[in-house]
Amino acid sequence: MILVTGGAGFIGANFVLDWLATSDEPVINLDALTYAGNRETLAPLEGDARHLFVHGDICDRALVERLFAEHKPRAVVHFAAESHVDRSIDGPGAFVRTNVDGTFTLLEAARAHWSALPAGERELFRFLHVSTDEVYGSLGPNDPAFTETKTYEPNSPYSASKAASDHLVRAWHHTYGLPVLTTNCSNNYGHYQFPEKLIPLMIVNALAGKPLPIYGDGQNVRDWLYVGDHCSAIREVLARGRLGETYNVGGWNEMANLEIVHTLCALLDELRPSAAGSYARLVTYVKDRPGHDRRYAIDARKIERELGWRPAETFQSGIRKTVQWYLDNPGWIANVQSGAYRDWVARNYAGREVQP
Ligand code: NAD
Ligand code: TDX
Repeated sequence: MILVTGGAGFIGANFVLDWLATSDEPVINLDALTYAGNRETLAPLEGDARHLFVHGDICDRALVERLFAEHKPRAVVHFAAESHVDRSIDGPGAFVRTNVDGTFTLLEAARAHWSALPAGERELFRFLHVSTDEVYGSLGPNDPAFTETKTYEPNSPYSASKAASDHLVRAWHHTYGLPVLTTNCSNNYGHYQFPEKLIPLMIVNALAGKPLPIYGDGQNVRDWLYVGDHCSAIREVLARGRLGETYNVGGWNEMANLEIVHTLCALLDELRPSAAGSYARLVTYVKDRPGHDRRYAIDARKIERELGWRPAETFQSGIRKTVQWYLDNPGWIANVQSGAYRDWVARNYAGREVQP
């Protein structure tokens, strides 16, 4: 039995679905079902006795302790977080609460559980913390990609809260000996991603004939990885990662935002041509994100060397699958676009439109 947190979100749900497709080891899935959590994504697991969904908050110490006591998981895979940078600028409090306090609560409950285990089981226990490349800060155009020894220089409330959680995880290993592992991954894309993040937002807006909002000059660079490859990296680190170590996970695929958006427009032009002309006509420059990091790049040589992990998808294959999935699942998209979601989008983009 493993305990997954945030398993109704984008990456967590992909992880749980992949896990139960390849293993019979049961999963307890603890998720607060914030705007980003979606039970519909887990619908294929309805009635599956290997999946125990618990609607609850990682900050609820009594609940988390009860889950450890009742189910005695041999590992924790910790995805639950507030994850969207723009939302962290709009309202940082929830990020500090879930990402920092929530991780602290889980670590304390895990430590109490782990320290009470019999010796043989104690050695096998693992706490895997899922984190991001954003903790390392922003790169210039000629800087080397982030390695695991890069200094932490977080710039947004989101990345600062994730950096704080990474430090807590590290300290719980060094001080208490808790058997932890941390992964720092680049930007993920794929099916079931909430349409607030760049790639699904652009697909959904294009299909609705709405503007495709490019922050600033569109030349900010991210390193993109297909979500299934992130999930396989997490499984490898959980199985064979060295305790107390961090592993960078990335796709060796740096691209500027504008290039991503034009790639999406070209795919949509091919797969769902519009009578109004190319989707690229919808590209619209908007005011930049405050404190917008210019470039992220991941050096993934450590996980490749130590664990033999490599992405299975290229960007070309992964992005085509992703666009096709959004075309095939209009119902899923409609259902996540709740009233609360629309209000936030309206606030985030209000008055931001500028001339190129
Ligand atoms: P997401 O926002 O899609 O999902 C987050 C999930 O956590 C949701 O299901 C939500 O309901 C749940 N959650 C939020 N607060 C909670 C709380 N207090 N208690 C319990 N559950 C709570 O996020 P994601 O994109 O799937 O990211 C998952 C993890 O991976 C995060 O830790 C994120 O920092 C990290 N990460 C994401 C990316 C990316 O590109 N999306 C890249 C690297 C790392
Ligand atoms: O409308 C938009 N227009 C735009 O130009 C949006 C939503 C984004 N952008 C830009 C901002 C970024 O440079 O696209 C890039 C990607 O933006 P996001 O999808 O918001 O991702 P990012 O800010 O890079 O953070 C993501 O990757 C690291 C995830 O949201 C994090 O959870 C993860 O840790």
